[in-house]
Amino acid sequence: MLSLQQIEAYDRDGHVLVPDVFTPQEIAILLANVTKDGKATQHQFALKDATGLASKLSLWSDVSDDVFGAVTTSPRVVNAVRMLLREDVYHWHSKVMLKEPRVGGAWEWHQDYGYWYNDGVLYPRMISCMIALDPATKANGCLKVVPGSHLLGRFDHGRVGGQAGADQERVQAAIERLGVKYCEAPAGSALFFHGNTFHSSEANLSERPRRAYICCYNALSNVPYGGKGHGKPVPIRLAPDDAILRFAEAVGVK
Ligand SMILES: O=C(O)CCC(=O)C(=O)O
Repeated sequence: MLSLQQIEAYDRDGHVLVPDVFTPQEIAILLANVTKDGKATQHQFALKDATGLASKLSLWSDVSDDVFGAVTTSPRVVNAVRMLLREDVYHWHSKVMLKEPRVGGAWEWHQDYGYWYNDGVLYPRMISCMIALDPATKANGCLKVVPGSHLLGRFDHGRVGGQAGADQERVQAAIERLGVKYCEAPAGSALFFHGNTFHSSEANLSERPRRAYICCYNALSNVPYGGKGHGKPVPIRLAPDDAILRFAEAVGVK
């Protein structure tokens, strides 16, 4: 459950960081699944930033019967997203983000709805939940946001490096007015952010990886037209609260 203050912060700032959503044991189970051969490694690809450094990610829009599906359908995440959107949601897609030590690339400034718009979605009634698998710090490329930018509307997006990036002149103007916040996040925390919140992250030149699992949701009232988009527009069947722990033994986590 989110507090009223957390909901108000999200409404005002377009993001809210909630600590301790997942326990160290649950994060260890997730990390073991990120590194072992399986869904996360098989779906992996890399996207280059403007300087040519690459960030890796694995993305899927199904809800699988594994630890990733357990997080995507966790009541701790889905009920928070429902509270923030004030309506029911469906799963859009989920992704494992990997910034490797020393070489992990940046993510350029963008709004997720900047390109989800092209999937036929009419409203930016979409939320991402970024779960920190490692402590995310300024040094290893934590997410940065422009607070309040979810109220600016959607900016035009083009290509920046190998990524979708927003009109840079307008982004700079927004930053001058609203500033930038580094969302340093302890492992196990969840950062919820609005589909129109400007966000980016810097390269990871540190010695530590920066891994995260991001689950994205769309409002059930906002199904894209023309049969486009990601995920199946059906209500989410919530996982039991201990669903992640059921995968502990398989990866040798005590
Ligand atoms: O992992 C990151 O630092 C950026 C993620 C991001 O921008 C996104 O998923 O839209």
